[in-house]
Amino acid sequence: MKKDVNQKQQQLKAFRVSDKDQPLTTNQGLKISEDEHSLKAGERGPTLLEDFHFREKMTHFDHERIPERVVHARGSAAHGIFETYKCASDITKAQFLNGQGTKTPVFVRFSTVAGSKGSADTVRDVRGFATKFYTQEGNYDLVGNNIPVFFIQDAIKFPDFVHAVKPEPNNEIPQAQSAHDTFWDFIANNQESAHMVMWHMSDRSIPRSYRMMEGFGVNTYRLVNAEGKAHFVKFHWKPILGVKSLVWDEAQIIAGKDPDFHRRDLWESIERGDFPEWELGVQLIPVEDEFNFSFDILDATKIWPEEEVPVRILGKMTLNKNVDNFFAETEQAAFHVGHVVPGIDFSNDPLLQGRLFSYTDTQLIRLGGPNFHEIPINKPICPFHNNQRDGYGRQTINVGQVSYHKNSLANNSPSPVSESDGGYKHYEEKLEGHKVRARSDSFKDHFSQARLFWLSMTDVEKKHIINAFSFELGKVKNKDIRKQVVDMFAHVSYTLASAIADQIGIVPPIQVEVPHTQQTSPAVSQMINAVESVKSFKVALIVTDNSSENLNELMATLLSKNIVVELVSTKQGILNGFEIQETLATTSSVLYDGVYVTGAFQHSDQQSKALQFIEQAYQHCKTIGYTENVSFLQHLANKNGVANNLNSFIRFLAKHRHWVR
Ligand code: HDD
Repeated sequence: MKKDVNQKQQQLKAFRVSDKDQPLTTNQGLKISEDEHSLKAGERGPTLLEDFHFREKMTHFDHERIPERVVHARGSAAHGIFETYKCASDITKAQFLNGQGTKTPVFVRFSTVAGSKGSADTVRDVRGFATKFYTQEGNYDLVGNNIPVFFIQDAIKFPDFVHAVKPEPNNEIPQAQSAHDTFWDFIANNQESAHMVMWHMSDRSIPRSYRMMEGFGVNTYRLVNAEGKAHFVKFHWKPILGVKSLVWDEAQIIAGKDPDFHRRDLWESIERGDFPEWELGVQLIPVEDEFNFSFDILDATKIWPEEEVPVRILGKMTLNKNVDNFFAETEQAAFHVGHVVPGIDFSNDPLLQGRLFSYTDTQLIRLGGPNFHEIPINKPICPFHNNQRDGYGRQTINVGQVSYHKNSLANNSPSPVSESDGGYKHYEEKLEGHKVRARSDSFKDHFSQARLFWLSMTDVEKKHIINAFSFELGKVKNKDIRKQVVDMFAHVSYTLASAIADQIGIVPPIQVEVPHTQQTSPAVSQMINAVESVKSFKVALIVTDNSSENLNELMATLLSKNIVVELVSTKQGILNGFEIQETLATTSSVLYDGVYVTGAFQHSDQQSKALQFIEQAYQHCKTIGYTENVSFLQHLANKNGVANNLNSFIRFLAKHRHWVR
């Protein structure tokens, strides 16, 4: 096989079927002569049991749905490739991370956590970031989120946490939101969540695009090299476009205007060849340094500050192909933290340990049995052989008489292989201890890193966090819960807690002793680390019947910067020789990163609609540009992020938001 052939795509080819120009048949291949009328006893008579065509069609339809994922139900995925920059054999023997330029096919699914399959994309929520690497040594799944820590420390609390955040069980309200009593009741009573809640209340929870968010493995894993030397590791995905977010008012409006906003953004960027990219990085701690930190490195509510433990970049992932069929690929994809390859191992992180059970278990109900690994999207590209047999939907036809180990009838095959021949060997960690239901004291500091996060934020980020808390707690009906949460966050920052209290009508918290730390980690601030670039930002180019600029030139300039342009006017059709894609009614300013106006309107009602559109963009701190003679925008002249020519517009657009307005 040629080196550059994507082996997963080759494999999937065998399963793809096009129905185009084919005769209609039953599932048995029988050609159908008629598909609009059931078989009846007389034209006005009852349908006959004999109608096998009707029965087959209806039965299949009746069974079309499978259970949605219990969490992360709403998601979207794409295929791609991961390529190493340099050989990482010094830290791991995983072959897909060894060698320079080693390419591995991947499938990545992004998701929200709380909402149902049909919920909106732009809700305030954590985003899932799950990657399946189809390696030559078996599938490796890195099942992460866009936030580096988690709500709980021990997996046994996961069902409780999920019950609290999901819609309340009596009335199934609210959908895809944490702004309700049970979520915040859980938080107040499970204070290990403090650090995660700080991230959740930050702009990280309302990403501008899946392409513009980081990914984190969250849990602590272990990398082992060929000599058996081990490091604890945390995985990171760093987006080439930088981390960017929506603003909350905008996110809520988008949920109505385009609930598929993130899904569409991912799909369209891949279709136009603007492939999303991330670099994979690792933070490494030699096993012998396990206890040399002020936090427990097995605690999933803690980051390893990047200033203390730098991220080493290993390679780049590019998503370059959309799925052919959402159900077959995205919906049936089954990720599992236990899908590892030699060179990648686990730690005793109690959250990870529980995850190791849950993922396969959930696929059994969701995908209907133990053969989900045979579904094309889940199938490894390397051969797999064992003595597992049968079960619902079994595809493989295992030949031969033997399905047990050990045997002599088949020469004792399939047989285990040694570590040196690629056999997976668990890291031999020495363990001893009492069998206890307990948590280590080293897991009991819940506030230091929550405070570190707060102290690392810029003033604008702090303001957004206060606003998010105030919104969420403002939706909580029970005043005692509001108070408990305010008191809880006084342990993080008195300024934060009292600002929230003031907004939600709660008496200010009692000043408590906060962790002494003044430590910050600038790496956690998305504003400090902002990447200024206009690449793949979307601009609404408002065209009027007397647009004064040369639209050809204007479009060419914007497109040359990889800006996505949509022409918007008062009606569709051809205007000034251009096809108008959207009207001020069919689209909305919230769907763009910037607005550029090319002329004035003849009618005042048209002008006022345009003004509404532009002023909404202005309120959301977006870049506005206009041709100099557009008099109805003169009141915005010289305002921050408002440009009266194209060059300044592009320059301002690179900043994404203009917070001081
Ligand atoms: Fe989980 C799905 C990420 C903790 C149990 N999880 C799921 C998905 C992502 C994560 C991205 C969606 C995968 C997909 O696209 O199909 N989960 C995380 C992260 C966690 C985490 C980063 C914290 C470090 N999860 C976690 C715990 C448990 C689970 C503690 C249970 C013990 N997660 C599941 C699950 C899901 C799942 C029930 C639902 C659907 C699925 O697995 O396939 O098994």
